[in-house]
Amino acid sequence: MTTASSGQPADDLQADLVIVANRLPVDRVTEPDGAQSWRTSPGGLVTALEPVLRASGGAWIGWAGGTDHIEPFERDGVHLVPVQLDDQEIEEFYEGFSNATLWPLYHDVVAPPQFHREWWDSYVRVNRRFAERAAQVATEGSTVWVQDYQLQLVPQMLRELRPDLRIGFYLHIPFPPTELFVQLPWRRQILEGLLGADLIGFQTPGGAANFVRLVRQRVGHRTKSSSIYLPDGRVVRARSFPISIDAAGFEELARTPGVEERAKEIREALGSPEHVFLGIDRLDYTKGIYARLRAFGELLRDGDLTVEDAVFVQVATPSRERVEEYRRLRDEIDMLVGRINGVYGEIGNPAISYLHSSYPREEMAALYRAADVMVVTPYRDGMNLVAKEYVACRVEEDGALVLSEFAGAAHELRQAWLVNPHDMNGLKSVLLAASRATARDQTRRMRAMRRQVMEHDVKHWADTFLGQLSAVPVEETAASRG
Ligand code: GDG
Repeated sequence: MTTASSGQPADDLQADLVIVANRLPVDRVTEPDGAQSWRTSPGGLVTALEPVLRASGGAWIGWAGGTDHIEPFERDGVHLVPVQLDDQEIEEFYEGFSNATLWPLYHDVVAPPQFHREWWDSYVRVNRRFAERAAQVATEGSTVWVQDYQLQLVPQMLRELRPDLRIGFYLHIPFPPTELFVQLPWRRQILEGLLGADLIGFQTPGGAANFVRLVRQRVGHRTKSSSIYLPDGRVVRARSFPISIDAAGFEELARTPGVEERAKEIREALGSPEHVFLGIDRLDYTKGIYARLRAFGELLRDGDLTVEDAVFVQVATPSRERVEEYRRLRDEIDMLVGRINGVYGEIGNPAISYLHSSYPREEMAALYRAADVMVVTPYRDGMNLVAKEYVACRVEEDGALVLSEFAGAAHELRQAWLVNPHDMNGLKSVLLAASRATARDQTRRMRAMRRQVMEHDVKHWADTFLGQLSAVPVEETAASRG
């Protein structure tokens, strides 16, 4: 763990590249002696952007979690600029509008979105705070890259304050079809908010096309393929930039003797079954955890699998635990796991090894190496990095990936066992087919997927986006000065 450098106040700091994201790339930790320090949050975004930020003396604006006022500080050459939220804003902006309105709406209404005017007001207020902070930090003519669904109003707010900037926006979750998006009472404001950017990135071509169509139909701007022509002369581009992982980093980690050893230990601890199935997700209703465990339970019931030769390891990382829908899901999964284990488990041979907890990266890599079949079955997912991490960790070119057609990753990982997670019989037969695939079939598929992931890593993603953003003609950006 690296700790923060002395945390010198840097309130007048200025940077040529500014990332604006809901969260800072660090988490606060309390040491055993009670001292507070910062730890880099795990995740590809941080890995991808840190080197670029460090090279340019860049800044990252985000919420630190909690409600404390924290002065800006520097860490490993990157300026971190905390934005403060109070308890009510955490409830209304973060848990409310971001995670109980936008999240379900953008994921095909898998759960019913809630529309509350106070939540919207809070969303506007907090977005303005982020935009104002970015306007203070960015140098003349520099680049600001805004991240994700919590901050969709920031591009327009920032452009009003600073028309000299190049502004990029990237949406990490799906952009929904028109018919669903139009449910949102504040649909026009969100579209206008995003149009403040010069370049808007989506996970898939479908997301970008949904956005362009909506802008044409609802805002009335002229569009041509990925370009949107604004009345003030600006041109906004909406394109797909599939995100990825630090593939080389994962592969290297998977090859370490410690991880290899731990993978063996895990298999032994599970009773050395022939088939280890694995799921790793934030405990979220979009991820299809319930359906996949149910399919596995039915395969045991039907006698297609037995607890002597198969086990399902499901890691469900705690997430958004104060949001009602997430608490309900947790209870439902607890009950299902209990029922399946109660009926089919034996002493020393549980059917499902269910872990409601989060683990260090090394343990994740060991789990990926230990699993014969990785099961990724979201009803809708922007990308799904777990699928790519599994592929990167399969250094022996074996193992099978079962992947939902509705994850962005399915566009790139065509050789996976693709499945419709709503189709219970389809899910069951794909789990069986993947577990019974010949070594040759597995290798053929895994080799192709590994090539894809290794060549299109998260650095490629960030470089492509920032490259295209920097190619936006400056005259176009400045045109909005009027
Ligand atoms: C959103 C979009 C899109 C999970 N548990 C642990 C842990 N993780 C890591 C995984 C993976 C990441 O969290 C989860 O990424 P996903 O892509 O699967 O899903 P979301 O959190 O929903 O992410 C998604 C993504 O943004 C990026 O644009 O792909 O579609 O929904 O990296 O490894 N990491 C550690 N311990 C855990 O217990 N260390």
